[in-house]
Amino acid sequence: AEPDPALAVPQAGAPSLTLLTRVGTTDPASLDDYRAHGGYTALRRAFDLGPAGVIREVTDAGLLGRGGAAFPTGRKWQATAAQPDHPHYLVCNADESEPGTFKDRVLMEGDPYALVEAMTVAAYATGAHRGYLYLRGEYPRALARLTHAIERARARGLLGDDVMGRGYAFDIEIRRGAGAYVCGEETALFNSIEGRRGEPRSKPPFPVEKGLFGKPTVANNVETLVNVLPILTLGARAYAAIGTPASTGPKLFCVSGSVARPGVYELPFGATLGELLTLAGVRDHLRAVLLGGAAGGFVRPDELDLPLTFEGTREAGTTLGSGVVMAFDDTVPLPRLLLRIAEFFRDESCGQCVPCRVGTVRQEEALRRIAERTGDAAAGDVALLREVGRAMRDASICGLGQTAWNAVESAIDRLGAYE
Ligand code: L3W
Ligand code: SF4
Repeated sequence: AEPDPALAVPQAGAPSLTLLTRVGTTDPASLDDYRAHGGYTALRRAFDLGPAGVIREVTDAGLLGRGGAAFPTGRKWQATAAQPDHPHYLVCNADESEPGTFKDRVLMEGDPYALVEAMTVAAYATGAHRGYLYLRGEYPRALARLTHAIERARARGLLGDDVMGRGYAFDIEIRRGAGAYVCGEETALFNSIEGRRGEPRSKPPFPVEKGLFGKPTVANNVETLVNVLPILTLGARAYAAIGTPASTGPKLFCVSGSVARPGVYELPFGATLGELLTLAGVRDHLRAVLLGGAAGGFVRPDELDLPLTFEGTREAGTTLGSGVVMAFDDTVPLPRLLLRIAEFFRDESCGQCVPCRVGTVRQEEALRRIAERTGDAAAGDVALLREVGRAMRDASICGLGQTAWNAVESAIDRLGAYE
């Protein structure tokens, strides 16, 4: 296959790949090429194990959600499978919109059949016969490749009324987002699919009980689903040996900013931030690293021995989020950067609840005053930011409002911004 230059993933010096093996090496249009490189062995094993056996493997593997919240996937699947209400739905959240996140795009463009196969496994395990792939609207190449992959899989009996001749029916419909960050929040995403305004619902009830069309629904991120394939082909035990006991398996990291080789890197959980940045060619005069994107937090250059695990970042008072690593050298004006983040949240707030609707505006105003005063905070600005930030975190309905102050808070407390 012609390697796609847009998918050239810098991996110099990286250990062997699990999630990205086919990306850039196989033809994303060819089902035959996919099968020649291990495709559809996981689904075959899934049919042999049966739904409960698949859920057991995913649970034993310790797979945690890769969209940012790290919820145990096996628990989510088990909870949905057990619901007496039918139909069950599977939703793949491919509305990748966190600033600095582009790993799901690389997977979907470079290995589209993997997502189709993984969705089929997830649906089979949880008793769903219909899957929705909610794709970020700004991903036209992923749309074309996934559409083609779904059509080819259907033509070969890998989707449809009798998948692989095993008597199980499943099909996938792609729905495109229209540019709203909040539609990546799972319940806003359901509303969007249902033709309503993309506004989050209050949780509980969780989607496993009442999700899409009010029915039991599994919603998983693209990378989470793709991890199910190596869990089934390697076996739960071998998969769980990758990474650390609490953060098992491989992880994709999206490295951007002040580095020589930005891109998607696959590393086992437990590698340090410094190791990752060395692979990406970090430049001199590093000032800060933003982990987890706009919803995440900054760490200092003296914290590069931070282990990239869910537990390690949590213990250090920060977050891994969906795997964003943005490096900033000392040429980047921090007050301007924080203002840009605040503008993003003010733009993207759906306006449904007061703390977020008003708080994101007040936060932006304060940060603009500071930035326009050439970066100095006046007495009262930081106190106001803290007060507004606390209200957003404690009282917002969804993750957008709850995390809108994370980056600013960490810049003040960890980086000493405005001191
Ligand atoms: C059953 C329970 N299910 C929770 C499910 C819930 C959801 C998942 C996580 O995302 C993160 C934030 C940022 N029974 C359950 C249950 N669940 N309790 O578990 O739930 P939750 O509420 O912890 O988080 P969330 O709202 O799904 C918040 C990240 O998302 N974020 C942005 C991410 C952007 C991307 C991207 O662009 N690709 O991922 C912004 O906040 O890291 O931690 O499925 O239903 N008792
Ligand atoms: Fe909408 Fe913000 Fe409230 Fe979420 S927190 S529901 S984005 S207003």
